Amino acid sequence: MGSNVLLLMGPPGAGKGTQAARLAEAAHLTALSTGDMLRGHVARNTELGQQAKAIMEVGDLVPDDLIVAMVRSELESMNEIRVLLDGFPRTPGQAVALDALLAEFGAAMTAAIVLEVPEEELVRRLVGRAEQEGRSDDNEATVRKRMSVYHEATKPLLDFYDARGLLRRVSGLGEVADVTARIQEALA
Ligand code: B4P
Repeated sequence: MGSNVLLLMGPPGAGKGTQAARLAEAAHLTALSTGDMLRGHVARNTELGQQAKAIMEVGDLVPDDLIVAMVRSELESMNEIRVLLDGFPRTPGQAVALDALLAEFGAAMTAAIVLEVPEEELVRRLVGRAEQEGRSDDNEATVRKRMSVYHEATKPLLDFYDARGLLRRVSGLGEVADVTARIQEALA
């Protein structure tokens, strides 16, 4: 099938996790969510989990070197690099490291999708999820911090991928299935 690397970007609550599962299944890719991987480390109380827990609870970003090492070990275990990266890269340093990893593993990026959703809707979704799932970083203060971190650290990456002709902007509003269809259209 050949390598295929898709990035799924967007602010907290944009629907990255929701869409990653659907897109990965349809395109036969492995979805790698750095957020899910970190929550797994926290749940298993690993050394990385112990370092990440307090950082995630205040809505900050876990240091690049830890994240890159975690992603590297996943890529190393694959025979062929066919991945949907959900929530990675999130900083310019991570983007540079990803380029180096892909060069090392002989893989190329296909596209970077960004899900766009107005801030009031993001807050509404995350507060709703807090009520249902009780994720410790979905309280209002942390959500606000995660939004400001997104604007400062992650949003500049959109220009970086746009300049390479890789960025696809997709509205994340509406029914989940409609958002999936819009993403697939943007990739076709
Ligand atoms: P993530 O797990 O990536 O959390 P997130 O940005 O909030 O996205 P998430 O995937 O959970 O939300 P989604 O939009 O799917 O990161 C958590 C933390 O981990 C970060 O704050 C950071 O500390 C750390 N971290 C992760 N990656 C890192 C990295 N690379 N570098 C450093 N630190 C890192 O869904 C939100 C809600 O919306 C859900 O309840 C969903 O059901 C709902 N929803 C989805 N689509 C919808 C739709 N179309 N309509 C209505 N609701 C919808």
